[in-house]
Amino acid sequence: MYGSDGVNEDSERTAFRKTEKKYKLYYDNNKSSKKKKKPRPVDLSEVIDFKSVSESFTRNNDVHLPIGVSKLECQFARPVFSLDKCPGFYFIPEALSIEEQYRWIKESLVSFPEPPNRTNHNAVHGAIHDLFNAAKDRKVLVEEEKIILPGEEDAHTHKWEWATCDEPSGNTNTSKSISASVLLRKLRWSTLGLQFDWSKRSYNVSLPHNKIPDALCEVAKKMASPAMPVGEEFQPEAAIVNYFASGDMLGGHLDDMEADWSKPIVSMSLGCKAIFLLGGKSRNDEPLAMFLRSGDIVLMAGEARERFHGIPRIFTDTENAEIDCLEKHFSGEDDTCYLEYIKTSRININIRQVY
Ligand SMILES: O=C(O)CCC(=O)C(=O)O
Repeated sequence: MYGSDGVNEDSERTAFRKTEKKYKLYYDNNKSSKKKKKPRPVDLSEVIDFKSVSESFTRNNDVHLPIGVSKLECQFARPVFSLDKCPGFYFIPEALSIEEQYRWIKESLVSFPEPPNRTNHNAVHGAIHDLFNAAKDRKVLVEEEKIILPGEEDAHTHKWEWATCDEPSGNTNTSKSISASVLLRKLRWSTLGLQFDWSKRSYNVSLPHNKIPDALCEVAKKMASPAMPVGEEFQPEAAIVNYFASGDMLGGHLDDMEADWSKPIVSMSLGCKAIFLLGGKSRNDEPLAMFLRSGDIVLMAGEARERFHGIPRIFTDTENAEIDCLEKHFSGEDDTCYLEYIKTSRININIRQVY
C-alpha cells in the first residue's frame, strides 16, 4: 500500500491496476534523510524474461522453454516466441541490431516529431520545428504577444518562436518562454503517417500527413511477417512513437481503432528496459509481466488485440537499464545529446495497418 491509498481502495482496484501498482516506480518516503531518494525495491521474480528464454533456447535447442512459452515454427531469422494462453501475441527478443536501434532512436528524436507529424506539444505551442536541434543549441521557445491594432482583432495574436537564451525578444512584449531541453523532456508522443486524434480516439484522415518513411515500412513489414495471415503483406499506415522518462508509465489500454485486427501492431522497444503487462479482455484478469529491452519486438494480432496492456515502469539506473551496448554505439562527437537522452529514456515505436 502506498501514499494515502487505503485497504478498501486496494480491494476495489482491478487486477490490472493492482499489478501496475506493484511494478510502478515509487520512492521510499525518507523525508528526514538528505541522501538521494531511493527507488522502492520491487520483486521481479514473476517477470518473464524472454532474453534468457532465447539464450537458453539457442544453447539447449528447445529443451528448457518455460511452461506456457512456445517457439514459433517459421522462417524468421531470429527465434519468435508465443504464449500458449495468448494466441496472436509474439515476442521477438533482440530483433533489431544495434545499428538499427541507433538509427531509430535518432529518427525518433529528430525527424519523427517534425510537422506535419503531430506531438503532445501541438495543443499548447502549435507545430514546433527542429525541437532536438533547438535543445542541442540550448534554445528557448518564446511566445510573442502581438499588440492588436484596431481592425486586426481577428489576426493570429500568439506565436511561438525559437530564440537563443541571450537574445532579446523583438519589438513585442514577451509573455512566456520555455527551454527546448524541457520541451524535449516533456515530449510524450508523436504520430507518423495517418494522424491519430487522441480527443476523439480515432484517425483523422483530413489532417495533413506524410507517408511513413520507406525504411521504417520495410522494417515493420519484415518484423510483422510471423504474425501475418498466410500470403499477405503488412501495410504500415500509421505509427505512434511513445517517449518515456523515469517514472513515466502507460496505463492499461486496448488498441482498438484499426479496422482489421487480424493484422498485427508491430511494437519496437528502444533505450532503457521496461516492464510490459499483458492482461486479458477484462481489466479484472490478472496480467502477465515481461521485460522489454532495446531491440525487442512485440507483435499483437487477432485475439491478442483484445487484451489490455501497458507499461508500468521503465528502469533508468545503470544496472537495470541494460543499454551498455547501445551506449557504446553512441560514441561519436555528435552523439552526446542522443546519449544523454537515451541513458534515462525509453522510446516505443508502434506501427499499425489502419484499414
Ligand atoms: O511502449 C510499449 O511498449 C507499448 C506501447 C503501447 O501499448 C501503445 O502505444 O499502444
